[in-house]
Amino acid sequence: MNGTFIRLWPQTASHYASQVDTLVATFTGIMLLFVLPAVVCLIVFTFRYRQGNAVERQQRSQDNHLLEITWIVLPFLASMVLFALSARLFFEAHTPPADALEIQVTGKQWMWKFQHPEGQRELNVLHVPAGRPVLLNMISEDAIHSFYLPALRLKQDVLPGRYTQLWFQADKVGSYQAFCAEFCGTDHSTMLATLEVQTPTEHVRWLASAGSESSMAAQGSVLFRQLGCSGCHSPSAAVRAPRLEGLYGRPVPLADGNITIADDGYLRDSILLPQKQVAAGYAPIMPTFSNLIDEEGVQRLIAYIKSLANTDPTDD
Ligand code: HEC
Ligand SMILES: [Cu+2]
Repeated sequence: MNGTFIRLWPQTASHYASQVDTLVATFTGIMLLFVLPAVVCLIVFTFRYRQGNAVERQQRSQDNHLLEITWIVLPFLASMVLFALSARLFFEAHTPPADALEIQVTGKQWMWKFQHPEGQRELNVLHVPAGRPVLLNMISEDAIHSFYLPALRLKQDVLPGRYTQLWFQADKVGSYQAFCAEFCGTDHSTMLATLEVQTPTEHVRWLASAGSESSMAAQGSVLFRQLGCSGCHSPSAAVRAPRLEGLYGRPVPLADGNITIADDGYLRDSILLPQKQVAAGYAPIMPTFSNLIDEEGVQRLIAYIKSLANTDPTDD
């Protein structure tokens, strides 16, 4: 879309984006406030005090405390205003609302893959509803990528081996270009995606038409059996392994005496690098699954384990 058209100013698809623009305008305004008088004086004095001009050059005033205090205090206050405005936006960008719609993103040379909680999967196109907070949980299958949405004024590195997050609430329906903003190899420049912001009703219709028989959690539970996880992690297993019901979001005591929280990153490491953090009281016998599943499979397994968060291991 708009492949040949270069915009002077990116589209604006969210309230956050307009706030970023306001910040940039304020910053530019404050800069001009200081730079313009200096430039004007520079030009005026260049002519006024030219060699050969008959002007008074002797009685320069040496100290003017009021003037000095003014030019220390005013820029300080101005920079504090900028600091407050940008810190507020920074915190907003880093605190996703709890009710955000979570979508899994995998960056891979050279494409973007998306998985919706209801199980729909997309390649290089992401459909989201307008007016609803969306949280992207992102990871890379290979090099470092960066998911860049100019219309939302947001950019976040997408790393191998670690989840990073980005959240937004698009307000304006439309198609917006997304880029990879971190040079990641030969076809980096073609690593593009389209963000399709739809009305909530359109989005519901799209979800239904995008064809998914089962949710991510249900797909994860199939994997859980296919990969043999259930062979160890079920009450009937002959092996002693921790139950995964009620695990997500809880503190986990580790064999090395530390306590960690069972978040997405911990679950991912437990599956791909089981020796990294061993749960206290268990033998480190869990094999790695790093050569059996890709990051998308891990995301489905995590969705399944998350869906067990409010169940009780003693239920059955
Ligand atoms: C050979 C038996 C075995 C298999 C197969 C196995 N696990 Fe494990 N798993 C364990 C044991 C034992 C532990 C506890 C020791 C540790 O943390 O490594 C564990 C720990 C975990 C933990 C951390 C639990 C906690 O309470 O901290 C998670 C999550 C997990 N496994 C998920 C899986 C998934 C998903 C699969 C399938 C892809 C799987 N496991 C396959 C034996 C197994
Ligand atoms: Cu890339």
